[in-house]
Amino acid sequence: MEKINGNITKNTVEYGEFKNYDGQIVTITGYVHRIREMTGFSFIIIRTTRDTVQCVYSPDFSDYRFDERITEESCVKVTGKVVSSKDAKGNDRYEIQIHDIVILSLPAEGLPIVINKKQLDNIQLNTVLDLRPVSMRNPKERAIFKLQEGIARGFREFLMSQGFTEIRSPKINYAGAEGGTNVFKLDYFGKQVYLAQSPQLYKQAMVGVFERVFEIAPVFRAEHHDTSRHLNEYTSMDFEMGFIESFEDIMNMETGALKYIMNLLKTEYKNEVDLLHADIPEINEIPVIKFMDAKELLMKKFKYQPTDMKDFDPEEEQLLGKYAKKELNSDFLFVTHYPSKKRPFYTMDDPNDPEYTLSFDLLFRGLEITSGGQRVHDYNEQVAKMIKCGMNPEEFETYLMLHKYGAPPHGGLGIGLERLTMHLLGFKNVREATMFPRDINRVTP
Ligand code: AMO
Repeated sequence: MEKINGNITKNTVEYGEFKNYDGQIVTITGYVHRIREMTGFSFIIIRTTRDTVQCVYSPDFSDYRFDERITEESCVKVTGKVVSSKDAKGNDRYEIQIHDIVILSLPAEGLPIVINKKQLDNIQLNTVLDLRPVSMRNPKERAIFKLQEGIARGFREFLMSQGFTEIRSPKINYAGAEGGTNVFKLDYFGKQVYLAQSPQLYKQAMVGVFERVFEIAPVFRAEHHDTSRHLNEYTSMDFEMGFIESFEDIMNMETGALKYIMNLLKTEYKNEVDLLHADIPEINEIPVIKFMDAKELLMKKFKYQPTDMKDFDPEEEQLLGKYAKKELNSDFLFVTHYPSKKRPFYTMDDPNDPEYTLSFDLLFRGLEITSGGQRVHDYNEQVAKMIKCGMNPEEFETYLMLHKYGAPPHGGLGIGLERLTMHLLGFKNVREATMFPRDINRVTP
């Protein structure tokens, strides 16, 4: 009987490995990204997992003769000799002199858009999004999401190094966690349930079990407005930690995670950083300002007349971002002590001034990318706060088990992955940093 043993053998060469094969015959697989005919020879650019590889076809190199059925986007297996070349882009400046091309498959039709230029030129974002399965074949588009992988990976690796346990909470929930009206209702066998607005209720429950937990998962917000920074489904990078001394422990953990992530991007995602001209921030320390001090600064320094003294509007966030960059030399700014009225029921009020909370947002280049803070851990206090917020504690019986049966002082945060990616890459619209965005006008592809 045939048996599978899990020993993975590789007969092809991958991204970054060409330097080990100088002068040798190798095989690569990939898409024909571009064919450029020159006099007496042709460049056949092959798109592989993470890079494009310049291959050169010439009758001088072998007996192989180019098969004219091969078009762009054909899947092929190319065998040839690795030679160093100053002109070869990417793949460590090596090219392949073609000895053979095996056709693995041929496309049924030509592509609806040109994807083999440096970037997708003059194509409307909506078209790019409609055609995501092919528009992302463009190396620059693809790099956005490879880089995004690096952010999530950095978050995961850093937290694991700090003793956090990765959890998976349900996305079909018995109650909305964040309050407000932006919750998707769902008919669940005749019962009304909700799509998870965040893993809040579950990550707190798991503090009572693992002490430190994190989750990277989709969350759903029924935002009714069409803005450049709101999605109806986004990826939330959450963590929650117990036995904290103050909510500064959470901000410290986030700062550590961000430092780790940026360093990972600069090293292991250099290809993508270069391709996208990503402006990776240097993080040393992140300045902290209290909410009311920030409001005062906006009014005094920027002569801005706020319309809402309980929250910031996008323009205020932008002004604070400018201030942080110019005067504090930081791409990031923590704003703390948000008004109690604007924070959810689980947020701990500041014992010194209960109108405000032990909470924070993190602004990155003038955009909120994180909310977090310390939570109420005392049972009676939490029940009282829920009632004050107009909630029925009986509906949150399982959530309150944490508090009822003993909870340590704890807190956590949620980072919007797409928003962080968006500002890292200087995009104007969060959809550019979302693989398959869901917004008020879009549920496809
Ligand atoms: P909050 O609701 O502020 O907090 O969300 C946390 C972060 O998620 C991102 N975000 C969004 N990104 C894209 N589209 C949206 N519609 C959207 N809404 C929010 C932002 C925001 O800072 N449970 C708390 C977190 C916590 O306290 O642990 C929460 O979800 O980057």
